[in-house]
Amino acid sequence: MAFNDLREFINAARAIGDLKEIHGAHWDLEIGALTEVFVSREPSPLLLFDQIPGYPPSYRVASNLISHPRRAALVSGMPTDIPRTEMVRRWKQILKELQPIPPRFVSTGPLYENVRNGTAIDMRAFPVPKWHELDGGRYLGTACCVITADPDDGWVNVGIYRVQLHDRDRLGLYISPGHHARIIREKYWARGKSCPVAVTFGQEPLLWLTAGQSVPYGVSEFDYAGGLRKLPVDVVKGERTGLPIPATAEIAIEGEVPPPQEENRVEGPFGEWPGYYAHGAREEPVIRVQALYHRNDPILAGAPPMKPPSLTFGVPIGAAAIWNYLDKADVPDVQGVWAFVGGSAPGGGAPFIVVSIKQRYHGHAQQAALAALACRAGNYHGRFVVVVDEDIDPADLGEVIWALSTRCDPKTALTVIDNCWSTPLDAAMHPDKKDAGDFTNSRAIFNACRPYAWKDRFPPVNALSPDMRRKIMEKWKREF
Ligand SMILES: Cc1cc2nc3c(=O)[nH]c(=O)nc-3n(C[C@H](O)[C@H](O)[C@H](O)COP(=O)(O)O)c2cc1C
Ligand SMILES: [Mn+2]
Repeated sequence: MAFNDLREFINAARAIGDLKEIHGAHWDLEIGALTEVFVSREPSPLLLFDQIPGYPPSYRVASNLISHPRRAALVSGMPTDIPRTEMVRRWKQILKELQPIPPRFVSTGPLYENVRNGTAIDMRAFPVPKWHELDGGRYLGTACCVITADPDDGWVNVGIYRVQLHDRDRLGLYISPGHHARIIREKYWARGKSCPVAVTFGQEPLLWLTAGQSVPYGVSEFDYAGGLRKLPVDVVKGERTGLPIPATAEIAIEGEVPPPQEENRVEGPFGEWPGYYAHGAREEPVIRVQALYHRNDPILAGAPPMKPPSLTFGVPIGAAAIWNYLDKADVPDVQGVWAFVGGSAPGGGAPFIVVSIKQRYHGHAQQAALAALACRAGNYHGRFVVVVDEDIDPADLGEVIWALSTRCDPKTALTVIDNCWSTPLDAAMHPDKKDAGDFTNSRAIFNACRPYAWKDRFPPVNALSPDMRRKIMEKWKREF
């Protein structure tokens, strides 16, 4: 399961015929548009852009890294034709058994092939795409890892937070309220200090995957990624910040995020994962870049958010995390979990969660829904939780809609909960509420299970029984 860097992963995709190289596409909307067109067109390969006009040949951009289930399986070390629900089941087990392994400090690495300090720093040296038409600028960090350390006890957080290219040595950083690096940077600011930060823009994909997940506060995503890899992540100690930086990253910076009263810039608008420009353009903190490192012929990794149902992130690790939480909350007999919109990985938000259970007692379905809503992986930017019986595949939207349409009486099976954790990215939040700094929303639970109290009197399903199907298929096999 362990790739040592982004290049190894790209080569693995090439080896299974899952790579497309495109020469000559422009950074200004062409790379972004091709990324969007290819993501929803089978076979939907990983894209590697080269010979980008205005930049040195072999300064490349890679996109659609783990958007397709095949590459989601590849990065997970699973067979590339594995069914979606089985992938969730296996990820659940992987997360459950995970033993964190701290990163290993090494003295140097390919990241240091090019080192720039002071006036030699120029972030415009890379072919940074303007991804979508209405974007307010070019985004260097979409598939990035933002590394910060808690000033109280030093634990290191790694998160995916978007990074805009402002200038030669200035970057914009947008972190949603409640995310860990936002809490960390506020601790520095409260002491009148800037927050030290390191960011990689292209790295080993499992660390990136982990950076997008709801790992608990106080637990380092480096240790978590090490556990997934079953090998430590090799890091160098940043000279400016002392932060660990993956030694095989393609491009990385060190710098600081000053308190907003000292420096701020308008950030955005940027096309966001729920499919809108809901955050708009607002004053946000900046990163002052103090050191730049990159490999020879660097590959900038890109994962621009795209309008659902297109995915940038196809690994259902978030659904697996919710399932594990349901186990911890002692919700018995969960048969499957899926999350639509924003990826099957709700590290980035979980607006539509489906839980399938074998009902055992009164209120079991409601317990499952409340627990799915309560955990961190299922709480951020949530909206709907649907609970279905065990005969419904939670990842099959047609079946979920059928269950909702036939087993759910809205007046008795719908519960609304208010004041939950949302984000400025929530498109349905009134602009005045956003301006007032109230980023909460409501949730709806749909119990789409057969009503437990009279489930034995619920009409039988009009479909072939498995037994009958088997017999008829056997007898009439010459017709299939
Ligand atoms: C591709 C991708 C892009 C993301 N971009 C952002 C972002 O710009 N800002 C943000 O706050 N969260 C973003 N997220 C979500 C966070 O990375 C995710 O919630 C993660 O768990 C946060 O880490 P933390 O819990 O350490 O704060 C993104 C997630 C993914 C998968
Ligand atoms: Mn974290």
